[in-house]
Amino acid sequence: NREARRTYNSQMETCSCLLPCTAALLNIHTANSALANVPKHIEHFSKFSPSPLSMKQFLDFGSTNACEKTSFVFLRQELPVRLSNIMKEINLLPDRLRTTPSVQMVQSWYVQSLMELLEFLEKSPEDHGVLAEFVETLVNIRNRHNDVVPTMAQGVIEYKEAFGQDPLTNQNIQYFMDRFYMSRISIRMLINQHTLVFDGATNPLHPNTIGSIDPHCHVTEVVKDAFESAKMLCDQYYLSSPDLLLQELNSENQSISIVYVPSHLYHMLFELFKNAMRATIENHNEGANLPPIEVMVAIGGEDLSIKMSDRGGGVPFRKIENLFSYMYSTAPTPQLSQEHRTPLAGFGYGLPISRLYAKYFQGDLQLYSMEGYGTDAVIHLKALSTDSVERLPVYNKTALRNYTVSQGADDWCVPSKEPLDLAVFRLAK
Ligand code: W6P
Repeated sequence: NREARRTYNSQMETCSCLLPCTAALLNIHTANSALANVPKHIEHFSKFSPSPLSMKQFLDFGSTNACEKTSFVFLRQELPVRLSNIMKEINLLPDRLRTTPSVQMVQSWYVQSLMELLEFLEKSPEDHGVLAEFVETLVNIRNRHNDVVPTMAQGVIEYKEAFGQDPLTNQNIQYFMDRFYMSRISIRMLINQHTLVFDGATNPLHPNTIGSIDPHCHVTEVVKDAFESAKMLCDQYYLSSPDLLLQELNSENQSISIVYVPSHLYHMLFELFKNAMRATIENHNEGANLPPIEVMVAIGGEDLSIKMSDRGGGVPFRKIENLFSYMYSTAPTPQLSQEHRTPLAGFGYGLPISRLYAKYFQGDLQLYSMEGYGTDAVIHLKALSTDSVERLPVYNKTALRNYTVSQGADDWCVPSKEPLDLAVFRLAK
């Protein structure tokens, strides 16, 4: 942590590793020599811990006395640190997954983006041309990584087709993907803030946002927006949709607002609404008296919670964990005919990634289902911006151990399909 703090103030200081900071000392001449040096750079930057930012720090970067130079000097160090930390973990994936064409492709994007960022370590923050070029590079990097999620999903499909699926592999993939996507969310957040705050324009639709952050994010407004979008899809495919019953609960009679990223909240709510609507429709005769989806928003001293309840028949408890599984919820692109295709959830990584968005600023997303009745989905967020701090994976000995341990023998009995025949224990008379 001390290392991380140090980089924040003066990024030219050396880290604790024994390698010289090659990026600062070497003049990179050709693309090839740059490529050859990438492993050294990854070694170097992965020895720093990422520096989690608080909402307040994000807002300060966007305040009136915001300094593009400060943000530039921070990001040219912090982005390589976050990229390198997760690149170390990509390298720890089982060979059978790491060497799939999809994962190789994703890895090459990370290498390319890291190289482009390292160029800026030798450039002057005082030069306006450099700052403009940096913004351009960030936009490029963001676009390069747009398709990471479907590409990684393809890698998991390729793995499953070749080797099948089992609980241990599922567990390992879950561990990696949660960390990998959380890292990606955080890197895109940093890039979005810098490019939005320093492009000099205010967003005409949302003039009061700072980059992607709304200091007064009115939660129920986002709930209504997400509901309307999901309703459009639902109406389009099922020709009907359940209503929304929305309740806001707080001690002061004011609209509940928090400092938050509305697009993240929208993403989670849209995903939950699609699931709730599909369950409601499929559990009732189409169009006939659909029970509404009820949403409650509550705020207290610590938490802002959003509960979404459907009466869609629920999910057996045993299967709830699978809804968040990257391995079990990855299906090949559906080959269903047009009239059977459902756009409302079921394929892809909607739920696990929504949970990561909630966790990113120290919240969570949980499902409580009662099979035979319906499901409650609850999003917990921090009510106070001082508690909203990035939750970031770090590559260290513990992470390394989590990739190398094999699951020990299970220490619970396996229930037998054929119950014990107690007759053999009967005492002879
Ligand atoms: C269900 C399954 C589900 C997942 C997420 C949110 C709501 C629901 N309802 O039946």
